[in-house]
Amino acid sequence: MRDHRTLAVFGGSKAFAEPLHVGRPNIGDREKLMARFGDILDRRWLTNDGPMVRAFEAKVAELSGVRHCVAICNGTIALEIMIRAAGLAGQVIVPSYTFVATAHALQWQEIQPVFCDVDPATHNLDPARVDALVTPRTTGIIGVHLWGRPCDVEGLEEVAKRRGLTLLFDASHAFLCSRKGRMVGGFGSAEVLSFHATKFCNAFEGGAILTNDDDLAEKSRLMRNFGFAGKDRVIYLGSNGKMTEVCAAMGLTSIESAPEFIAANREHWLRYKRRLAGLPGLSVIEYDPAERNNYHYVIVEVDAAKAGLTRDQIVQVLESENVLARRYFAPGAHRMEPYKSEQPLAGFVLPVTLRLAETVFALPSGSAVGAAEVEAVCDIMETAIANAAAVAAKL
Ligand code: T4K
Repeated sequence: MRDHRTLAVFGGSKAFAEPLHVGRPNIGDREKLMARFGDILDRRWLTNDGPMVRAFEAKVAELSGVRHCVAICNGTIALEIMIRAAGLAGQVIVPSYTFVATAHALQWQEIQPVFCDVDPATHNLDPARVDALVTPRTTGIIGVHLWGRPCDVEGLEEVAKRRGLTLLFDASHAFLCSRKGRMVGGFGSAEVLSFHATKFCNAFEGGAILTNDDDLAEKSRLMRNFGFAGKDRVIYLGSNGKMTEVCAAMGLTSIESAPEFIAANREHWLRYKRRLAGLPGLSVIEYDPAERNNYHYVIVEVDAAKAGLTRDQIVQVLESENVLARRYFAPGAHRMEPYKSEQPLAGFVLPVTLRLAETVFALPSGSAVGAAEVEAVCDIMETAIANAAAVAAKL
C-alpha cells in the first residue's frame, strides 16, 4: 500500500499525468477501418441506406438473433423513433436511474415519462413498482438493461400483458448480452442499442432498433428517412435518423473486435473485484457468469459508514489523481430539467434511486486501459480507505 501522504490530495504528484477516462473508445483494426473508408470514398455512396449500413444491420441482427435491425444515427434518435413507431402516447413508465436520454426521448414528443424505482440488487425496473404506477393514461413501459444486465424481462412482460401496455427496452448498454440464454434484442416489442463512442462497440455515433415485429421495423425505416416510401412519395411523418457509411464502417470494425474488447473488460472487472474485495464498504457489481456479458461497466457501490468515505469523497480523491471516475447516473433523471420543475414530487416514490444516485460510481475500463493502470487506481482507493479519517479531514 502507498504511504497516504503521497496521495495528490495531500500534495503528492498525480498518479496519472493524463486523465484516465471512463468510456475511452475502443478502437478496432485500423487497417480494416481505413480500407472500409477507402471503399466508401471509391463508391461515392456516403449515406442513405448504403451497403456499409446494410452490412452493419445484417451483422447486428445476426449476433442479436432478431429479424430486423434498423441502424440509426444515434441511440437517442433510435429511442425516439422506436417510441413513435410503437405508437406510445400519454404516459410511459421508465426508470429515473438511467442516462437522461431515456426520458428525453419521450418528453421530446410530449409523452410524460413516469419515473419508477429500481430493484436495489439489479439497478433495473422493479415490475411490482411498475404495476403500481399504471394509470388510464399509461401506454407503455421502457425498461433499461442498465450496465448491460438485462431487466426482469418476464416480470415486466407479465405486467405489460395484464395491463395492456407496450413493452420496449433501452438496451443501450446491452449489446451482446443475454438473459436466460436469449440474446438482448428480441425482448419486448423492440429494443434500442447505442453505438456511441463510449460504448464497448462504437460507430463513432450510432444506434439501432432491433425487433421481430415486421410492421414496427417497416415504420422505423420510414421514419428514419423522412417517411419516404419511394422516390417523391412520403407516406409518414418522418425524421432524419440515418446512419452514415463511415459510422457503419466503424461499427462493423468494432464488432469484429468485440471478443477482444469483452476479454479486456472482463479482465479489468475481475482485477477490480479482486483488489477491492478486501476494502470495507466497497462492492463491485456482479455479472452472471452463466450469461453472455460485455462487462463494459465497472460499477462500484459505496457504503460510506463502512468505508469511512462517501462516494463523492472517493471520486474526489480519484479525480485529484487524474482518474475521472463517473457518478453514473446521478442525480437521477427526475432531478434534471425539465422533470425537476414539472414533476417536483417524483422523488417520493424513488427511494432506491435516490440512494444509488449517492452511492454508485463507474471506474475506467476497456481496451484503452492496461492492467497496471487498474492496479494503480486500486492502490489509490486502498490507500484512501485505509486512511479514511485523515483523507476526509483533508478534503
Ligand atoms: N440510454 C442509455 C441508457 C445510455 O447510456 C445512453 C448513452 C443513451 C440512451 C443514448 O445513446 P446515444 O444517443 O448517446 O447513442 C456518455 C455518452 O455520451 C452517452 O452516449 C452514454 N449513454 C453515457 C453513459 O455516457 P457523458 O455525458 O458521460 O459523455 P462525456 O462526454 O462526459 O464522455 C464520457 C467520458 O468518455 C469522458 O470521460 C470523456 C471520454 N470520451 C468521450 C468521448 C466521446 C473519450 O475519451 N473519447 C470520446 O470520443 O455521456
